[in-house]
Amino acid sequence: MKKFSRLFAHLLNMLIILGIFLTACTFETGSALPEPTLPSEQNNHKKSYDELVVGYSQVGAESEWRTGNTASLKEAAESLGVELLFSDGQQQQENQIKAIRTFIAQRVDVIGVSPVVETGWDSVFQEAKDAGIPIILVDRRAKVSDDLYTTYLGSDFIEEGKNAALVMVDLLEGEGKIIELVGTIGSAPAIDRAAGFRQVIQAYPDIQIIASQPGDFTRAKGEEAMADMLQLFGDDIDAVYAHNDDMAIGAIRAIEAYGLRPGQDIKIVSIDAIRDAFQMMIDGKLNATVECNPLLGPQFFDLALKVVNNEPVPKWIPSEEGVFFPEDAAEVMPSRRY
Ligand code: GYE
Repeated sequence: MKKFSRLFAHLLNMLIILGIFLTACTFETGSALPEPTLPSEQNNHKKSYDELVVGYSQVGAESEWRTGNTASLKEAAESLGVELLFSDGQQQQENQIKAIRTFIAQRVDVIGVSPVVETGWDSVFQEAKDAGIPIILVDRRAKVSDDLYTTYLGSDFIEEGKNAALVMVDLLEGEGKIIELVGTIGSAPAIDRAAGFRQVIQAYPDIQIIASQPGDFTRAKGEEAMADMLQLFGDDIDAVYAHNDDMAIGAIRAIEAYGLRPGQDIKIVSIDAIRDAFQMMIDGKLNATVECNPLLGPQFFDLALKVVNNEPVPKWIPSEEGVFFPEDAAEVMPSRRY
């Protein structure tokens, strides 16, 4: 009986040892699975472009500038290997808000937004912040508190308005009546390009803006608005200041249809510096275009990666821009990429 119980104890020991061994083996195989990472370790892992998932909410496809901007973003994503979820807001804020909410639900790493208008973004940006997803503003600013976005990449629209005005003052030799074709109402570029322009011309009492007409940054609406203005003011109009080239090109059509010579009878200054504007300058129909750079793709993804990897970035990365005139148009045009 004693012998039997010793044998039993021995057997039990063997079983325990075997159990320990098997458990150890299980741990061994278990280590082939990804090791659980602590949150602190996760933060230390630097992502690379091919691990980056970016949601981008674009304004729409209203202008040549925008087409160039979208192409730049898509090409850069493709060549860097970034996964880009792209949404076209068709110039409607509600579409953009919906897209941002979808990106939050998809748990993207970072969201890029070009806000169609300046206001009304607080709650959706707060939702992104609560989900831990950084927002990068691209091209257009939003009027939100600083903690609701990480950085802004885009132009100084006030400066563009001032540059357009300086050229206009020169063209009008300090005297004349101007029609202003305004971009999308409530958008950062329309607000700032109007303000910058006025800051300069207010020093010239003989220069007046006799009407400001919305043209939504499109050729069709620019043409329509200018046709209306010609009906109202006719030969009294000395100049057109258009917030973008597309509206200026629309205005050129309207002026020709009315029987006046754009660029001569009516001076025209606009903003963007798209290829078609260079052609208009070569044809003598546009007097100057102020550059606004849409080729923001590579810079945007560079920023996005830095933001996701917790590297410091400035609050605003302004673009460098110039002004172009008809005398340089033929030489410069071949090198324009939008
Ligand atoms: O000037 C205009 C476009 O936000 C800077 O939007 C951009 C403006 C650009 O539709 O052509």
